[in-house]
Amino acid sequence: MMIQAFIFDLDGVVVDTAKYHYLAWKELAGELGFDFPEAEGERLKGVSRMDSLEIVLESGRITGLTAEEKKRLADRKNKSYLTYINRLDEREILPGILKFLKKIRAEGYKTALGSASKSGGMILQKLGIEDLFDVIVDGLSIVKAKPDPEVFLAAAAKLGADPGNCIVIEDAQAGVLAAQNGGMHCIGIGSEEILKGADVVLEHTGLLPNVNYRALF
Ligand code: B16
Ligand code: MG
Repeated sequence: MMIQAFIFDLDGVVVDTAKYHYLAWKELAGELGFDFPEAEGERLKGVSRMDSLEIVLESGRITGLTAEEKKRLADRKNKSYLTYINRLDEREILPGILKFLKKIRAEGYKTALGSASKSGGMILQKLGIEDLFDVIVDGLSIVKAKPDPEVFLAAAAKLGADPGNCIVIEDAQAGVLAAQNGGMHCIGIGSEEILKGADVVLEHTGLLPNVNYRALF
């Protein structure tokens, strides 16, 4: 394959926003009168806001809410999430990411963000790295959540790259599946067990700059 572009997931790849998503959902669960255990937080990764709410409600055995009530709860969670996000700065960029972005751009590859988060673009701004991405596709511009490949296909189209020549970097099962469904290659970040289907799995982002991806793909 001829690599044209790298498409980055946000949460868990560029920055660990999962901890703030989890805290905000836990707060909401507390307000609703139940505990949302940390182990369940894994299920929220890469999943859209409304799908995350369903997971949280299921965990608290809460049923029978109207669409309007659910929307209100999701808004409440997001408000609290944004108070955490407001304090983000470049110190929270995950290890190796800046170096890797600069390296692949210097080598002439295109870069894109492909995130489910509606705050994706804003978070890159907060981290001061939006200039390192040629294209930003986040939850504001897509309809279908991962594992649907829409977010990654939109990024490839905006870059003018062939999906088969794109490498997606993902930490969530839903995201690896989305890359596969889009006919793209995938580097998984995290555990091999969870990220079955990725072409290669790295334990953490700090290993990215040392990968010989041209030999791999
Ligand atoms: P928001 P990613 C995902 O980000 C998160 O992993 C997931 O936990 C979250 O629910 C989703 O974004 C939507 O976020 O509520 O900000 O729109 O991994 O796709 O970058
Ligand atoms: Mg992620």
